[in-house]
Amino acid sequence: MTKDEALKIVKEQLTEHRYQHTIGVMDTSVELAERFGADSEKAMMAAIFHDYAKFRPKEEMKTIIQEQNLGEDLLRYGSELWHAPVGAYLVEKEAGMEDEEILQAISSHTSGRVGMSMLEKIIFLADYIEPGRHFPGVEDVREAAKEDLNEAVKQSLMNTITFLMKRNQLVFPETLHTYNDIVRQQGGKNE
Ligand code: DGI
Ligand code: FE
Ligand code: FE
Repeated sequence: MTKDEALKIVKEQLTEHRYQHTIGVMDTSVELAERFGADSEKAMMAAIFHDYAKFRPKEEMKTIIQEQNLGEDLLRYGSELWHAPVGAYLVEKEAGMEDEEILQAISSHTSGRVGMSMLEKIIFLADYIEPGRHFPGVEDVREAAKEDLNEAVKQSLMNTITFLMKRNQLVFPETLHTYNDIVRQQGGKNE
């Protein structure tokens, strides 16, 4: 599949705003892949498809999570989390994407995952820092991303977790586990 074919498929699934976000994630992912020595072709494809399922009806996503055993636990947390694993399933089924590394990066782009590959970290981070994002603290994460992939991923997880906590929202356990996993990889305290 070429870049243009992938973009055409995704454009039909998204609003113009979300499509522009996708272009931002794509450019940022390729930049990060070049910086940290990952496969930039895979980074490009994973970024293009990462929000493929963003606008699917909740009921459809719920059914897919149940029928495909994508983790019943997900249904007890915010529905914002669902489009990532459902996206990986639909990108394989509807767009014919078979590359497991790309599908995995789509699947973990919202919550992260314990044992993330470099590609997964790149997509997760690019989604957070692409130029269209204006979260509080994003500039510090952009700075960290210039040198240290783990540090930047950790900071974006920290920001998301505290953002959810301040709004009295549930934090998906895998997101916390991912944070702990990165701190361990950094040789953190209390081990
Ligand atoms: O799809 P995007 O908007 O580009 O970004 P995303 O896939 O990172 O989704 C962001 C949304 O996901 C945002 O509303 C916060 C939510 N989210 C991220 N991590 C968690 C979470 N929601 C819950 N409940 N728990 C999490 O750990
Ligand atoms: Fe997303
Ligand atoms: Fe996104």
